[in-house]
Amino acid sequence: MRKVLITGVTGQDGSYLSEFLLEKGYDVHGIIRRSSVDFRERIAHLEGKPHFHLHYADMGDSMSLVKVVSIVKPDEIYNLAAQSHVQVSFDSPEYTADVDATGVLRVLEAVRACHIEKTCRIYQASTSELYGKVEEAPQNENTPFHPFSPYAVAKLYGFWIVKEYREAYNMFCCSGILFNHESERRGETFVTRKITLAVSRISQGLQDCLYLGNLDSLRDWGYAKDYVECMWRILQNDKPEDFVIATGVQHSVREFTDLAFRYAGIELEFKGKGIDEKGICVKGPEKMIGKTLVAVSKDFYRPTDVVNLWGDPTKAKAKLGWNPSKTSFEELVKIMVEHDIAKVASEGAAIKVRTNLAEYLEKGIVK
Ligand code: NAP
Ligand code: G4F
Repeated sequence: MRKVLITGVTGQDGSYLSEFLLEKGYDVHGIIRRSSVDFRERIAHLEGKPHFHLHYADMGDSMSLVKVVSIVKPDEIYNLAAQSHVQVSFDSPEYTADVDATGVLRVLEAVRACHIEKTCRIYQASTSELYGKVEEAPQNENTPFHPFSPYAVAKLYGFWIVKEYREAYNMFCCSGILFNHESERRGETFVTRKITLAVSRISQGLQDCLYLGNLDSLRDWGYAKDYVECMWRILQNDKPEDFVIATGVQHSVREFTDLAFRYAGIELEFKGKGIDEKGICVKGPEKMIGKTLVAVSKDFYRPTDVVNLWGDPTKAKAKLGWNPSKTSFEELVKIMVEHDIAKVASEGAAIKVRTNLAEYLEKGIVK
């Protein structure tokens, strides 16, 4: 039975990848870190399965990583753990660098320290944020990098150290340069999930208005479930190579918002520009007509923002046989809205009382 180690197993991608690899017959080991609350919602359904195991370690603690790697002796490692929020990286740049840059080095060195560098294949969760202030569109494997946030700069180190270890030590280690991928398990402060949750709350009378930052920002959004399959395909390739993983289709934050509201039976008209832009209800429940349901807040603007991500998945299609069109943008938005409408209907009021997260998001206290 092939053994796999996943860092970031509790995250959006880690949870889908675990399901995918268990289905493929792997013995799956994941790294979790100590928290004052046991909040492992995304993998709760996997805990207790005979081939799913969890180990305590931290990306900031080399000894803990060496220990887990020496116990598991994995055939494949998927390094997904990261401080993955771009805006938060402006608030905690040093921590982001430690986890997202030096953390990658720690994983590579743990593999060497355990003398499994000739047999263990390593996947590094790289990102389209490396293209940053983009120099061409769409972006492919040859597009120059121009990172535009502390997160992207840290991830750039991760990309290059993986390449260096591949060349210096002949290790099978690769980066997947993944464009934004979303799902009903996406963290609640990323823009797509923030929108689908707000749409669900607004349509059920639990929130008045959704405050967003740059509505013009363009992203190539795919479905996370489709993307984890590609991570696996990258490690099954004959030789270690880096790949762009994207849908090849681009939409703005405004378009995502507009469509999400439509799936909840509400039509918006956007009026005004920049900070003064508003999304006004023109069709939907009687009491909402004419109300501002979307507004712009400068609290959600970033010191530097990446505004034109659009990936070219030609290489992944040709060499990995991956299908980038499995889930369309429209299907993705629908999946997320339907999920969140049901979630809010069953627990929305309780969540509001318990955490006030909706209010925090609305007022910009949580970004
Ligand atoms: P996510 O939901 O934010 O998950 C991040 C994971 O990393 C969580 O399991 C988190 O654990 C773990 N983690 C954070 N700091 C850690 C530390 N110090 N030690 C151990 N574990 C730590 O992210 P995601 O969306 O699944 O993304 C997975 C990876 O792909 C990340 O590296 C991200 O940067 C990269 N990426 C994501 C996208 C995307 O669109 N989703 C695109 C390109 C690249 P806790 O649960 O304990 O916080
Ligand atoms: O959803 P976002 O926070 O994702 P972002 O910054 O693109 O980063 C995500 O994708 C990367 C891949 O390209 C990953 F590497 C990274 O780990 C993460 O998963 O923001 C998307 C866009 C940005 O331009 C942002 O300025 O949406 C814009 N935006 C507008 N209003 C907002 C908001 N973003 C957030 N989070 N919240 C807003 O209110």
